[in-house]
Amino acid sequence: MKTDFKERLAELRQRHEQLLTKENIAEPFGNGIYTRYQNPILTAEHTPLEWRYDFSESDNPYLMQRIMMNATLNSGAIKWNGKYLLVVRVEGADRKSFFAVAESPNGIDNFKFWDEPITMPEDVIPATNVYDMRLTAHEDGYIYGVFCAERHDDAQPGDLSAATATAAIARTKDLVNWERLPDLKSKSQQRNVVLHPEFIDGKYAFYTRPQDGFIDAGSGGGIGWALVDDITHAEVKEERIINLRHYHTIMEVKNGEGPHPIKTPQGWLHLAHGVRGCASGLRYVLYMYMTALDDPTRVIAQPGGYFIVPQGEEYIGDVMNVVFSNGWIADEDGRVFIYYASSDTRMHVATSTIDRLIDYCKNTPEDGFRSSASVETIKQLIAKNKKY
Ligand code: M1P
Repeated sequence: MKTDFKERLAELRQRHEQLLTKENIAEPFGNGIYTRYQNPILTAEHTPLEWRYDFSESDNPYLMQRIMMNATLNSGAIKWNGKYLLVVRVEGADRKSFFAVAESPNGIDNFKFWDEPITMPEDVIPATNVYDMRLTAHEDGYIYGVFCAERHDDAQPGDLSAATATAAIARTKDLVNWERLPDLKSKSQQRNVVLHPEFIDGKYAFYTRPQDGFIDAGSGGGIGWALVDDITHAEVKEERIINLRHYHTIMEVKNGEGPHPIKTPQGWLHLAHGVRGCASGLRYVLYMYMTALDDPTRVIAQPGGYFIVPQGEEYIGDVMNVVFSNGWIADEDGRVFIYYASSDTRMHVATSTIDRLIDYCKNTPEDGFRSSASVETIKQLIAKNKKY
């Protein structure tokens, strides 16, 4: 038994090391817009063995997992001291999500979790669940993490599924020690709230996603924008929708800002998710848009349709037919690492460049909102191609 335990533990460690150090190969011949990679960059199996196993042979003679992990998903991203860091939403088997940092030397593979998950201080009313952190290195010198704090809706005591979504705010200078600020005050529930990296008219600026209920965006209209005087008592006083939803599009039911937009000489590049309903449930895809350099709320380009959709095994997981992104990294050399989760289960990366993404945004036809408009757009391209 003793030998078995030691042998099994050695094999466990060896398999884990193999998984963590596996090279991630680019998929050949993509769509010209971005490159996908063969392997997920993080799965529940990537979480440290120390989080899951009790290594004491006397206490755990069968070397069982004492704490199981369910998923690694919607991660914020930042380049930090030359490393590619994700603040990962890790979900345990108990359905509780928490945050943990994983770092990679190249942004594509060899992601390794830091020793311990983040200890996030609570707001006045503790949250039941926290998830989907957007990281913003703000020009005020702090790194902010804005995330969803979910609590039971005590106004509906008989309904155990009734919940509220609020934007929680925390800040740090080292990604280890976090100062929790009061949650964003807002008339409506909020999820997918993102802090813009620069002051606008001397104020903090938030991308918002007003919603009628915990799940339904309803009359929320789309991605909103609100200016806040004091980040330590943030309150949405005025909110206006800057990226609207439309009937019969990929974002008919809901949309939400992804990570904060990337500043380029030609404008701000935005990554967002759009949701539509279909017979198999809600379908979450990623889309892009661009706003003016001097006004991050003025849309100057909006490619029609989706940018990234689930592909192959990405369709399958806890919540099927979902891709979701709340993290990307624009590197100094113009490369962009787009981090996305598939089916609320695992993390992936796709790579592109600032130039390609600008080209994509500016030269992809807009959605004409009708089948006949789509046909006209295709015919224009066919006519152009006759010259070549
Ligand atoms: O399950 C898909 C996603 O659903 C929610 O996103 P939204 O608020 O736009 O509907 C979030 O809970 C997100 O975490 C999840 O990936």
